Amino acid sequence: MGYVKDSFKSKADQLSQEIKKIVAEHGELVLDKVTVAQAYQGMRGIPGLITETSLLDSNEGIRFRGFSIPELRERLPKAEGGNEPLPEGLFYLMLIGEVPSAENVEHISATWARRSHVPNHVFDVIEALPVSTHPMTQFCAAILALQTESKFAKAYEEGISKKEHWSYVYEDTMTLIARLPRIAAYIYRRKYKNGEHIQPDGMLDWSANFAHMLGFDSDSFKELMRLYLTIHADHEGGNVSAHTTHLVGSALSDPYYSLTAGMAGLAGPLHGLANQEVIRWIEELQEKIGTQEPTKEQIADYIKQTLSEGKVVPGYGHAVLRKTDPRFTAQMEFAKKHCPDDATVKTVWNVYEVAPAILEGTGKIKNPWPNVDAHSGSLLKHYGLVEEDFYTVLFGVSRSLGVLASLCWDRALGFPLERPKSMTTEWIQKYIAQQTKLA
Ligand code: HAX
Repeated sequence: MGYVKDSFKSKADQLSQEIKKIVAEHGELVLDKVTVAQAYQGMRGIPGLITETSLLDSNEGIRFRGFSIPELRERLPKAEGGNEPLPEGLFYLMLIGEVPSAENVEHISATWARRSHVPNHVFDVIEALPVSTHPMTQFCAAILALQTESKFAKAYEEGISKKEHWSYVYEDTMTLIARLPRIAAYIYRRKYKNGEHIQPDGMLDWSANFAHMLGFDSDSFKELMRLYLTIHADHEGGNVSAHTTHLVGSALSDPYYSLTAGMAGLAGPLHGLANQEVIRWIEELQEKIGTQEPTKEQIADYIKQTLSEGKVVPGYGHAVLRKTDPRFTAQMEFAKKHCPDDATVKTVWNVYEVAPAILEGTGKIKNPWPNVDAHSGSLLKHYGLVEEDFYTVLFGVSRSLGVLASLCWDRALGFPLERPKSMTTEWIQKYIAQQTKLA
């Protein structure tokens, strides 16, 4: 076993003992009540999942193993000459629960570089789809095609003890993460660059190599990728991509099946696809007004028009957050340093100045503040990555880090099949009648 795998196993054994004790001694402790409204309205706020990798506070934003995004930007190891954290380090932190050293990060980087070869049949599956196919569909199909490589599925078929599940899920996780940048870059070059593919450079870190294969070799784009792939990685366990990966994995579907399902969820416009929608919405505004930098009054009118048409303002609102998303702020800081005069970036900042008051004024939107997706497209566009329907694939490559680290924990802790109770409206009506009679 590699030393990262060894460390993970010893941490997992320790936590497993603690969980056994918690369940034995406090298993009957009630965490919260569930209301009829929560059952009908997307289970908001019901505490019913355990995810070790990160925790979301509605006012403060995400913390990865206790560390906020500004803290991670400071404490995680960086590439030589770089200022942004390496996502390899975040993966180590989520998996092991400790801030990694530069050597730990180099070890993960080298492991992923070594495992990054994508078998040809995966490219054949991508090539079988029309070039016009949405990049997220191509991405999901490719991950599913890669399932032929699953060590977990093979071992399960041969018959392994439940105690060994985590080990094969860990191996699949490392191989799958290693291969995603190559798959994503292949889809990008196929769809937008006439199929002129760029071979990987095994000397580069995971993000820089991804940037290189996409065709963007500037140091500052590589820095953007390191930041981007770090901040999109995890957002606790209840969001659609994380929850779906966890749910499908609970049936002991292997990591390839589980991640494909999670990525299909990320492809929804209320979730990861919002990054594509944001830039489209801004470009439509720029086109309509005939300028790259509409005034705040023009932006306000456009927001009101979007609302009056019964559409959402993409990039604003959140199911849990109630303040500006620190992932938005991190991108804003990056933009202030690298591209403060970019017209679309400035428009994003102007939207930020006027949108919250208008959204709050509707009286129904619980969070009028921007989320992660409000900023990302303008940065990518600045560097020339203008094909917005590819943006969710970038998100997906990053999200794999969090959801797959969590999947390793799920199996190492022996979490069971997830199966919450559902009810019919008739059952609810009878229950209400019964309770009313009792009162
Ligand atoms: N624009 C217009 N209306 C909005 C809105 C927005 N940005 N955000 C919420 N609302 C509306 C909801 O549609 C809902 O309307 P109805 O009562 O008519 O159905 C009402 O306000 C209350 O919603 P809420 O409780 O504040 O928000 P939800 O938890 O239901 O939804 C969403 C959270 C993120 C889905 C929502 O804010 C939204 O649709 N935002 C725009 C899309 C977006 O940016 N999604 C990305 C979110 C972050 C993420 O997952 N990234 O991947």
